[in-house]
Amino acid sequence: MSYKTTTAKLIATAVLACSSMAAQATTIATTTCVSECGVVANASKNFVLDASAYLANLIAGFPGASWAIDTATVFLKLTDPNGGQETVKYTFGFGDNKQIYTGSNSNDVPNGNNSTYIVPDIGIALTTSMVDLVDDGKLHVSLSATEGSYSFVSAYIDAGVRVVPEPGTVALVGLGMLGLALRRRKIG
Ligand SMILES: [Ca+2]
Ligand SMILES: [Ca+2]
Repeated sequence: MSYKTTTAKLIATAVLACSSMAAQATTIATTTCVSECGVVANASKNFVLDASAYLANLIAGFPGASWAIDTATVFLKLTDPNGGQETVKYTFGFGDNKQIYTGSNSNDVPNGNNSTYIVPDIGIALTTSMVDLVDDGKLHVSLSATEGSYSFVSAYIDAGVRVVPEPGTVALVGLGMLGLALRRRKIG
C-alpha cells in the first residue's frame, strides 16, 4: 500500500470515527399524561415530546459539537376505559412537514379500564415530521379521533442519535493521524 493511500485511509477512518458515533436506538424523550387525557371525536389532545435536554446533555462534553438524529420512532400508550369503537388520528409536526397516521381498524384501542396498549406495536417512524424534531429537539404531537373516544397514557421517542464534532475538531484529529503516519514512516 502506498504512503498516500495509507494516509488517506487513516484520515477517512478518523473522520468516520468522530462523526458516526453511536447510532443505536435509545429513548430520548418521554411524557406521561397527568390531566385531561381523554381524546374524543373532534377534540384533540396536544402535547410536546421534548428531547432537547437529552440532546444538550449528549454533546455537553464536546465543545463546538452538535447532535444529529438519523432515525426516530414514536410509541404511544393508549387506553379505552369507556370501551366502544374508535377511529384514531395522530398528527406529528405541523405545517408542510405534518405527518398523519390514521387507524385502519374499527376498534383501534382495545376496550377496558386497565388496558394499556402501545399503538402500533412497532411504533410510528418519523418521516416528514422529523423536521419538527430536529429543529429544536421537540416534536409536537396531536391525538384525535374521527370516531369514538380513547385516553392518552404516555408516549416516548426511540431514536438513533449521533454527536457531530465541530469541523475544526475533525481537521485536528485528521492532522494528528497524519502526523502519526508521517512519524511511523520516518521510523519505518
Ligand atoms: Ca375501543
Ligand atoms: Ca420542533
